[in-house]
Amino acid sequence: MPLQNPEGDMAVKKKAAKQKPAQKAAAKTSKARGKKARVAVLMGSKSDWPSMEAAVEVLKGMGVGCDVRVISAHRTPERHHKFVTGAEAAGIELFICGAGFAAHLAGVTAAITPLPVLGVPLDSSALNGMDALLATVQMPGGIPVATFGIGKSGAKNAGLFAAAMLAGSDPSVRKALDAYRKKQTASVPERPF
Ligand code: RP5
Repeated sequence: MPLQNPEGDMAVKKKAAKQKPAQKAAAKTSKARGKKARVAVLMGSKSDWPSMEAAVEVLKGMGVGCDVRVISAHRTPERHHKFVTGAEAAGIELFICGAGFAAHLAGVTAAITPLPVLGVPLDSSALNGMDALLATVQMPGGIPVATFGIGKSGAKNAGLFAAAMLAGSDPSVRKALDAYRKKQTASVPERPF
């Protein structure tokens, strides 16, 4: 039986074949929106969102569902305890915690969950994040927090690191991570002018 619109179908097929891996990965983003959250992204204040958004953007772009919350270890301790203790049963596999000043959000989270905790020190204080960096990275032996760079680039890398952790058991995340790297490499010009 002849195709109803052979030219149209051919055009669609050609377009799909031309799609680069990064585009295919991006196309999956919309599918990820309704996905069950595997990563909890916590931040101490709503004012942390402009930095922490970078982690969520990376993960959503790779089809990883995130549960994003404003939870402060010192301002909302009960909200913190309730969420963190219930997270694993809700399907969360790891935490990304961003906070500024005397940043204990990541450390206190790591203290009450066996799940991996990635900490992002934020530059919201007069010390430009050095306080948060030391507070997050200098965990006493026994309760680890994997600590990233200060601010937005740290949040972005925490998102990428989380994706790399999930990629080991999830081929679709691995594929998206590979596509992300390829796209990034292709975007670097050979000369600066
Ligand atoms: C920290 O205090 C938060 O993580 C934030 O970085 C900082 C300031 O919070 P706001 O005073 O802007 O709410 O706990």
